[in-house]
Amino acid sequence: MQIRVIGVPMDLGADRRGVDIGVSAIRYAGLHEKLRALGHSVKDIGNLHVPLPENQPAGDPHVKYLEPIIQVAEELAAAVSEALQAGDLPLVLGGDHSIALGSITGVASFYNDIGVIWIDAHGDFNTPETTPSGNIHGMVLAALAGLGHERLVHLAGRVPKVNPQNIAIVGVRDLDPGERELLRANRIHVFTMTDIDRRGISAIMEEAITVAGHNGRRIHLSLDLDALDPSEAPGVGTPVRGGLSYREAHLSMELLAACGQICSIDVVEVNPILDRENATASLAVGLVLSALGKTIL
Ligand code: 4U7
Ligand code: MN
Ligand code: MN
Ligand code: MN
Repeated sequence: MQIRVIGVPMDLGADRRGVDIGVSAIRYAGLHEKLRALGHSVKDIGNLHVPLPENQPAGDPHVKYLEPIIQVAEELAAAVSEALQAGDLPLVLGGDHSIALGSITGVASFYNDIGVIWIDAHGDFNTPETTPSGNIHGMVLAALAGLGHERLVHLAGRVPKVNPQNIAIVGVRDLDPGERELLRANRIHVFTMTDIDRRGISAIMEEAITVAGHNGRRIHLSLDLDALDPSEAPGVGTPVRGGLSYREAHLSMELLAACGQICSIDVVEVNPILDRENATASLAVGLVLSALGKTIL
């Protein structure tokens, strides 16, 4: 397979600084050579330009940095759909999770009907009305499902980008009160850590793949490294105890690879300032390899 790497050093969607350099940390952890060793060809288009918060007003405190985030999302959507048109698999490196707005908009402009598997400690399903922080990385999945700020929801192309019934969120253990209500009211398939503890990650991922991928539709994987337990992934801005183990995360990726329906991937929220010797970036690379076909035997 030809993998097209797209870097998005986005730091406007979250409060903790440092996720912008996650893009470099993931490259330095050996992404390209390891993908090539696995038999893929890799083309890296470099990083998109992302404005600095130092030079931008935050604007509306309920949706901070809305305009620059939209501007980057439009550029990223174009880069992702171009990759798909060329027959490549876009691998989008973040940056904070607000970049998924652009990547999934790009995928949705190429495929009519897509599924999304969102692996995260959080739901990212706030709106400007429910957000406790005003940070767009906590609102992006709701916007893609058609809920929230009009400018986010109506970004280039159809509304919603993803049918809410085709979304599976996996690994959740931290929801805000209004966000929880929205997830329930919209009947989003949320697989919490409790579900994983009770039923095992293998059964949960199989169900998530059915939710996102039934009728053979293509699946976009959005991987927030804070889904993993902070003991494995210390380098994230919003760590939450009680996350996925190393093997649960790898098995999730192995099952996604085996389903054969993954069309595009984001890897987000790696924060090297908070990391220990690039452990979280290295983990991210290992997980991408498993998602792209690496097996033990
Ligand atoms: B991430 C939060 F309040 N829910 O909205 C918010 F707890 O992309 C966190 O999953 C969002 O890392 C985390 O700000 C967004 C908060
Ligand atoms: Mn997230
Ligand atoms: Mn998260
Ligand atoms: Mn985070």
